[in-house]
Amino acid sequence: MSKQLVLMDHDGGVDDYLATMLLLTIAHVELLGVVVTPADCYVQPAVSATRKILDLMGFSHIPVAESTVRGINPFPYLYRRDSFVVDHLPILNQSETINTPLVAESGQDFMVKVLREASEPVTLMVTGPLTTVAVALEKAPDIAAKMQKIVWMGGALHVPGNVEKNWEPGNDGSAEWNVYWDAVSAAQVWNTQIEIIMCPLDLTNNVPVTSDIVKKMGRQRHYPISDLAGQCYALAVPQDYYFWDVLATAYLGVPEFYQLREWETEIITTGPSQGRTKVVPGGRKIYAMDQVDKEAFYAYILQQWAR
Ligand SMILES: [Ca+2]
Repeated sequence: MSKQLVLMDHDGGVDDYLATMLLLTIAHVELLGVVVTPADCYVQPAVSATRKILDLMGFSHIPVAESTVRGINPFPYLYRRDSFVVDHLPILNQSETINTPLVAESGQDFMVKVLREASEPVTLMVTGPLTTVAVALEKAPDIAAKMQKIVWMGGALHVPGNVEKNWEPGNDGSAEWNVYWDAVSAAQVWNTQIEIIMCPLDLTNNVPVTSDIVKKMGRQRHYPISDLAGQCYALAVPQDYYFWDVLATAYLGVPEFYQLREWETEIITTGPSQGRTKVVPGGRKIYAMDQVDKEAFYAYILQQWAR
């Protein structure tokens, strides 16, 4: 059986590195490259940390590309600065050199190139805003035919968003951050025919990063991956943290743990609901991950990272 071709597009949050670490453990996936979108991070440490993780996991042949797209509403700096922390973790700095290549072209151009050159349609695994995808599609509409589907962490359908009203005045609290960063680009992707499977807050709200699971990563005594995962999550434990990007990415490994549900939706791009993914009859059809076997998911990530 040939492997499932995947291109990852992440945006440099703690969760994004963990999602990348999970994706690399999925045996039936062939990862064609990693694009870093400059959203929930400062992009230089985010690109650097990504390349070091690929080195550490023995995938230093996989190219990394820095997207140069821009959003509308920047992520809070308190979230973004985690990229510096991860890039400085001792376990990622045992060598002075990085072997994983950083390609010369921008992330959006790299996305076009990888899709055009792929032998068959590619799954896009997107754990940040959809801006790089939208810009790549605008530059090269032909690549839509090479996207098998987009699996995306984003949106909030029937639950509140996670853009805090206090920090972002003028919004009504309905937006999820990956949409809110650039709702216009999300709406552009919504205007295509590409299959979208999203992992909304409706589902991730049910799958918290608990103290117990983080400690289990340590008790596995597997070095370096389980140890690195536990260190990353230890950073996040004091906050309300969920398996956002990791829950979305695990879908590629174990889709049988999930139930999907189809909704008709639209992306609100202006006004107080800017960044909302709204369910509306007659709207754009998408699939949302609706249910997950939570205990099986927890056991799966522990097993995958036990190396
Ligand atoms: Ca992310």
